Amino acid sequence: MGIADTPFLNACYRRNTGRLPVWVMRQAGRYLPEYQAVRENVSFQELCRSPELITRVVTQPLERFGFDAAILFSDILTMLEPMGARVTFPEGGPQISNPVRSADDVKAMRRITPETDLPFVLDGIREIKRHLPETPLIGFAGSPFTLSCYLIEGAGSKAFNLPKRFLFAEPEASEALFDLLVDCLSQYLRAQVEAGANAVQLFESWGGVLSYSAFQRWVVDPVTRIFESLEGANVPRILFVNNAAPYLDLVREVPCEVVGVDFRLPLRTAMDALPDKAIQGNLDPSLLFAGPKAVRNGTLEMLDSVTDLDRLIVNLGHGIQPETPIESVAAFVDTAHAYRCKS
Ligand code: 1CP
Repeated sequence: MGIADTPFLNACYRRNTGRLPVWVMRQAGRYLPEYQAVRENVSFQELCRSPELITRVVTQPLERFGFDAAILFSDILTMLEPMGARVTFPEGGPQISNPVRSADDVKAMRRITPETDLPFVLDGIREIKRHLPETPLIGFAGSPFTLSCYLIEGAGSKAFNLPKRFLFAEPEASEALFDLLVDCLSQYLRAQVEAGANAVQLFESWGGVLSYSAFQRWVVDPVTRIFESLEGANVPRILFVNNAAPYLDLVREVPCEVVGVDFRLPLRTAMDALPDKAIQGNLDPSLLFAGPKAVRNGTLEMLDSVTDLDRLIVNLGHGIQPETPIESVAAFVDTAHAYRCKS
């Protein structure tokens, strides 16, 4: 079976007749004891800079659960460092010590050259592909809006009031910032594909704080420019939107093959609203805390709710949480695989 004929890539192109592909967002990470063992000896940033360790933690969840796709191990904020952001990853979540608060701060930011600025990411991809030539590998980045949230706020937040104020009060500086992010993200994702990524995903983690019209301007328009730049790259483009419900008709116009949706939305609603896209999602990650039986029932209920299985990529509706029971993850994967297992 060539890589193009895997359940994951077939599902991306809405033509999967084989078993249902499954992977989970944040599948390499703190819920796995073998990941924690690696992290005992190195910081998160050291880990992200070592192609050999990247490959090890990417492989861990595949070996344990038999996921149908691998995802690069890095962070959405990694690309911001060579642009000039000083990023740290303390326990409570990432911090940026020099946040963007003015037009001058935007002007001070640099355009990146991926091969020289982020060689460890691209070497990591090449190393993963050497070890896992048969497994589809997903490259990724943060969307311009989600990255701007961290750049302007300087940390995570619930409402992201500072970034929203900046967009409304400083439209010209904001346009300049987004133009730069679109340019860097287009280069970065293109370089990931050239290094061997078989699909790319943009994480729109925080776009759900925006009004409908702001979502068009600060999410759909810039993401469209990035994805258009990848036309001809011959890989499926995935857009994950957290809190997607209000914006489904806007998302339908984005030039991508796959839309990942959060757990709030009935999967059926996403399938109906986005008939031309493959759909990725969307079990509530918190359900995994209720144990394997609850996971099995929840997964069956989700799968029974839709008919278009040829364009479904089974996933959680947001990243898996630290402390998630391992047996629940296995139950999730096994239930989806057994649901339609013809090969
Ligand atoms: O202590 C540790 O080991 C660091 C924890 C950690 C990990 C494992 C962070 C800090 N990032 C990551 C890896 C990571 N981040 C991956 C690769 C792992 C995988 O998928 O297998 C990916 C795809 C991300 C993407 C990411 N980082 C997103 C988008 C996904 C989402 O959940 O919406 C976001 C928002 C971030 C920021 C970030 N980095 C780290 C944390 C804890 C966070 C979230 C903090 C916050 O809520 O603001």
